[in-house]
Amino acid sequence: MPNITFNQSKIITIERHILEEQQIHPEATGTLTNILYDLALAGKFIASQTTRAGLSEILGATEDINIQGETVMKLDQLADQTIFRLNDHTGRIAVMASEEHEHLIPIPKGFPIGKYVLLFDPLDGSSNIDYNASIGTIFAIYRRLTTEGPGTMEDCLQPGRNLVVSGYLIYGSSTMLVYTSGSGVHGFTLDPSIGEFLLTHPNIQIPKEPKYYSTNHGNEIFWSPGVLKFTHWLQGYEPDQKPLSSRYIGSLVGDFHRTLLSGGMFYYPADTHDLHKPHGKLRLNYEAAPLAFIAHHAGGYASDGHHDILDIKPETLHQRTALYIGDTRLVRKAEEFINKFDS
Ligand code: AFP
Repeated sequence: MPNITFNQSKIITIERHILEEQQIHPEATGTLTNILYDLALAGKFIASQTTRAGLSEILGATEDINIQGETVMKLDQLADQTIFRLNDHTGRIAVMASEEHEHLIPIPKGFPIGKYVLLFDPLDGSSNIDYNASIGTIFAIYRRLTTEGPGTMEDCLQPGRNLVVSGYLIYGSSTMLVYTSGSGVHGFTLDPSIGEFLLTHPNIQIPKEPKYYSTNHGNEIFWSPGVLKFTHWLQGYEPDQKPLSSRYIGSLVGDFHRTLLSGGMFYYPADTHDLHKPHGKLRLNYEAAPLAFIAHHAGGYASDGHHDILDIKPETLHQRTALYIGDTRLVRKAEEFINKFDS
């Protein structure tokens, strides 16, 4: 008979992990825990569809243009609908907002109104779908500020500092869910054979030694002198910094996930020439703030070049921002260059 040895490490499903985290908070009612369950379930569903994208008729652009002026892929709509329909009737959410919708998404009439607000980017990096590169879902959960009736715009326009939970799902060579509720950043990998997310990356901290920097060099012509000089600094043109290698997918979740696990930083600066992107391309509410919350709890930092992303109070639902995120020392250095050369 073969000698079978078992690895002594515990197998922890996402359900068990979330429940254990809930027990740390005696005041918890379980509502948040259930929202996380539903998001994990949405992730499984979206993952199952994305892996079939190359096979099925759902691949390809629809005729719709979303409010960001981008062509909407069918998978985006599917992901958007999945998250909405898993959360619209549960009595846990007061209002939702999605990167795919111009306006707030109210809870349909007849369903109970809850105390949390859910903002999400259902399928970020969707221009990569055709090329089989990593894409992802980003979510942000706040407590509502108003006390009764349907959730409002005020409930949605909160600074990232108020986040209760944020996380993302990455659909890559494996599917992962990474989230924080303020006590550590934890990563779970989907075992497709049993359909469970298992804890594979407990207490993620951004490695102290930065490995890569990540940015779209194709936009350099539109960058300010401070951003250009900072980029040269990262490339080792000054004696206090050894050159870093560069990696860029063009899918924020993929680029951020690599940064979180390998160390380094991602940045998408403000665009000085394109009047449509004076504040950068990325969305504060759906992309920058939730990832900034994760970076913060993993020992990192996120900035718009001047301020901590978590302190920015959004004025509109689809507000854009410049984003520098990852290793604290590198992001602070970016701020230093921008303040010195661009003011
Ligand atoms: P898509 O969802 O249109 O692919 O946009 C992805 C994204 O918002 C973000 O995920 C990337 O970091 C960024 O845009 C890439 O932008 P560039 O193509 O301009 O580098």
